[in-house]
Amino acid sequence: MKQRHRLIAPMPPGPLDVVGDVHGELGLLERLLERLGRDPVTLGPTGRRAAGRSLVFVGDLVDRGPDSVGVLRRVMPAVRERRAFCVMGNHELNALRVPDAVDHSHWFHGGGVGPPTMPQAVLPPEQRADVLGFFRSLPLALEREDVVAVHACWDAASADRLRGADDPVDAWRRAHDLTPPGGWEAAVDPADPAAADARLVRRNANPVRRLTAGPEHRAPHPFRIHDRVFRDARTPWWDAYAGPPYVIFGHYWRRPGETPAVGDPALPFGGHGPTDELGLPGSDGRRSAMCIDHCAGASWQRRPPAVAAGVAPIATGLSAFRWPERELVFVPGA
Ligand SMILES: [Mn+2]
Repeated sequence: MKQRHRLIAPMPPGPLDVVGDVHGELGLLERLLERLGRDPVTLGPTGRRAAGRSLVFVGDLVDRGPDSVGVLRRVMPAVRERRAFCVMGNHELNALRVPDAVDHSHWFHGGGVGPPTMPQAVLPPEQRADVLGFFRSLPLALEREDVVAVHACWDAASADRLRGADDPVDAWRRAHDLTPPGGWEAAVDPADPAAADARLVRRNANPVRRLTAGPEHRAPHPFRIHDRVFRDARTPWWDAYAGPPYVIFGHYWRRPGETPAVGDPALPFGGHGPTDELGLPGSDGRRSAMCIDHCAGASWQRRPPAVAAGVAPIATGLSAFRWPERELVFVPGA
């Protein structure tokens, strides 16, 4: 019998340790768990610091880094036994949706696929079905009254469309195959056709995509990230988000030590320091969103083949956010 679960699932009660995108960086995860007062193998509390707290991952456990397999060997049993919780990232969704290796996912597909990269531990092929089953079991968001964990974007209307659904791939496909009256072209703003094309409108209207990858908008001009040119930029949805609930998310690379310039379409955190809380200030002056992706997994950019190919290395790290303390715990990459 197919296992039933909910795509929008309840957050466990009590205080939380919420971990950002791990992207196969097992060593960083172990150091972060120790800083949280947890055993790096069982993930459980080793003392008072983590006692009575729930461990939550915001997704993107895998791809890019050297040991996605090792990360899954720690996190999968803990999540299955409800000793930890995890929401789905766009990389887990990719593994379910995309048949070929993309974006440093050769740990899953085998072989040396992709751009300049580091060696990756490869999953034995007979374990692929088990890993896909685990990914398919992940909710898209964990919510409760005060706080939500989601991979990229909290959007209550999208979440409402997914309530009652239990399969992320079916939900993605249903939304993708949906055609509004007149087609997606008719949904493009006739007053400002340069603001979006039909494909962009369709992507933004897909609630699974919105929660796992966030909304996008047409950039004022095409822009480059490494060797790729983009027309559409990631929308800093947090700049218009007031809460409640408080939203803890990952997905968007926040470069440790850098405050990006305002107006660069490649960098959605213009004007925000890398550890700043985000969102519109509430009546108490406090903000209600926090992105805790500090570029774990990007350490492949430091490897000689990447440097030789002209890929600039960036600072990296892995972070956790302690709720309700609002304390950021950061471990820098090597
Ligand atoms: Mn990520």
